[in-house]
Amino acid sequence: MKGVQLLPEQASTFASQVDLLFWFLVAVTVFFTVLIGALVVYFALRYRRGSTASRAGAKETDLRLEISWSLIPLTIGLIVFVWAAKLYASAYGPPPENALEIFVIGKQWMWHVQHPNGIRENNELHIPAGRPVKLTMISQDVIHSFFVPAFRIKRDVLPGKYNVVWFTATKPGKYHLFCAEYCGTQHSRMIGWVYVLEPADYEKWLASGGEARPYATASGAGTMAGVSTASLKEAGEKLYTQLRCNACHGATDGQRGPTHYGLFGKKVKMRDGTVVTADEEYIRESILRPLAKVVDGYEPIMPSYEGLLNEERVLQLVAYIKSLESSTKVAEVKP
Ligand code: HEC
Ligand SMILES: [Cu+2]
Repeated sequence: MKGVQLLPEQASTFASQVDLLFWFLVAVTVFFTVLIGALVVYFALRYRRGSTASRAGAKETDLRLEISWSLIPLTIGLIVFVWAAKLYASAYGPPPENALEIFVIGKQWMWHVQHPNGIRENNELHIPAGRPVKLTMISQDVIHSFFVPAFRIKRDVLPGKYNVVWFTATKPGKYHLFCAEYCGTQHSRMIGWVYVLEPADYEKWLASGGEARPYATASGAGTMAGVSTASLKEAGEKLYTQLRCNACHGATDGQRGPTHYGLFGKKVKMRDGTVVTADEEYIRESILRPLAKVVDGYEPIMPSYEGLLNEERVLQLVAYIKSLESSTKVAEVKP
């Protein structure tokens, strides 16, 4: 397909599936457009006023005809619905367990990327080929949209809520990243590159702390945000102590507050009887708006950190709390 390129390159496992559905829709549309158009022209000519074509046996209506022009489109419509819904559910549903987790913050007007090991990038995202990648995304200001045409994924990036998207890149290379939601005057500049690396190159890139550049950026579009020495969760741990979260949250459920060890993924009972699964979104909300959901058995004494922490810091705290497994707790609690 050199010369005229109808669709963007296919570089993720979703790409060929999305394109197949797209071409099916095109084929159905073209088929019926041509069929109906040709019949309209044919009948208009054949039975035009004054033509001698026989009109004998003409009918007002025909039940078989009516049933088929109802059932055939209905069937095709349902096929498209089921097919597209399945595809959508796989792309926007829960990512595979082994997915590599990366955090993305959208802000006017750049993409900021945080890798769990502490590497940070601006307007660039380095990932390995062949491994599912889960992006947890949030906006620091207005609505943005994370769009990588070659992967056939697009997901809104909202203020105040984590949105998740995942994909498996298949082909090493350099792919466009766009913001696909008008977000202010510099919206069209909110672009970047996704670098898909061979797993070995990716390991090298990680080991170099993000300094290795297997693909040189000719445009210089990407600027490194600088490599922090601390991983996301180490930064979170520091912040946790600085903000004195541990004054109320200890290694075990305490007088003042519940423990965070083993919290992630747990079902937590609230004062009003509802049960919430402690995911990233819940932890974020608990930090910024502690009164929104108050844990059963505790007084609502936790201060709100809304306005005090930017999304990057909230992510660090979330990463730290996520890392506190209950096994650590058992090890820490002295008999
Ligand atoms: C003054 C005491 C206090 C401080 C300081 C405090 N918390 Fe809390 N926190 C609580 C209490 C009490 C609860 C349970 C009641 C509720 O949900 O508001 C809680 C609940 C939570 C929850 C939900 C826990 C669960 O088991 O579902 C999270 C997450 C959390 N806090 C994080 C933090 C973080 C992060 C900090 C520091 C930035 C912090 N807290 C500082 C008292 C505190
Ligand atoms: Cu934007």
